[in-house]
Amino acid sequence: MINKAQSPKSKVQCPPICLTIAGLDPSGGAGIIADIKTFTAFGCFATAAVTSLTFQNTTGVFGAVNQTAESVRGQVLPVIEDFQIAAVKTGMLPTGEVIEEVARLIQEFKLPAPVVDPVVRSTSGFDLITDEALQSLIKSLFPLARVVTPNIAEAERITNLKIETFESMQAAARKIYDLGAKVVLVKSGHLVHDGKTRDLLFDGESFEVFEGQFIETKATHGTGCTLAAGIAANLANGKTLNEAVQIAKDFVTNAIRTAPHIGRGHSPINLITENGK
Ligand code: PXL
Repeated sequence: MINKAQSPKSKVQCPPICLTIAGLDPSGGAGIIADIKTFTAFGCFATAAVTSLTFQNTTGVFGAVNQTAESVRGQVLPVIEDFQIAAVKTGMLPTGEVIEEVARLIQEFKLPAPVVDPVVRSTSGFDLITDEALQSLIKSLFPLARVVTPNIAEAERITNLKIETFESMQAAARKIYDLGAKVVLVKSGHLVHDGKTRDLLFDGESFEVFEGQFIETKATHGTGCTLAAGIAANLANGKTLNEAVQIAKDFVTNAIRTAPHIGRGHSPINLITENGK
């Protein structure tokens, strides 16, 4: 959606405005910093509300201070009262109270259906959300989502299924749909087929497969956040969901391929790009 002349004095066409509601990774690879870079790469204006201050670098997550429902609402309200938001992305929503507040805000202000990245655990094994929060996420936020984008580990925790094959990815997608998500994108990650990743989109009727080149690397920090933010930005730019998924996936693959390899652990990917290229 294009924001027509939000500022009457400005002759510049306003870019679509995207909002991320997610955690802060101060090392810049994941969370809102990755989202802001991704929105910007696709020509959108980035806004962000922080749900948790995490303490981390490329080697791991060492702790987190979570925000409250009140402080998340306090951040989001002035932004949505002033700007017309074209797309919303959610990432780390650490507690039930934060999730319920985000669901309330979306319904109360009729925000665009969010791209929900069901962040559960960091690559290094740090639990980013409580078990109770996961149940809130499923019950309160999945039904409001435009699309829910779990990776295999997240899909396993949501469904209690073991996912080792493409067929079990399909079963998990069906189960997440049955749990209330209207559309599910299960990302294949390391579950590779003929050297290709195969992400699976399910809308309750048919499966769509999105292929990408698998790149064997440790530089994967922030891939989930970037994919979800890329989908949101492309929806904001007027693409269909299928187009948005393919464009965002190609963007992530390219960002992995050209990763800067910084830090001693899982390097962030390359988000220094122009116009999503
Ligand atoms: O990639 C998952 C993720 C999302 N958001 C934040 C994170 C992480 C993983 O560490 O820290 C803030």
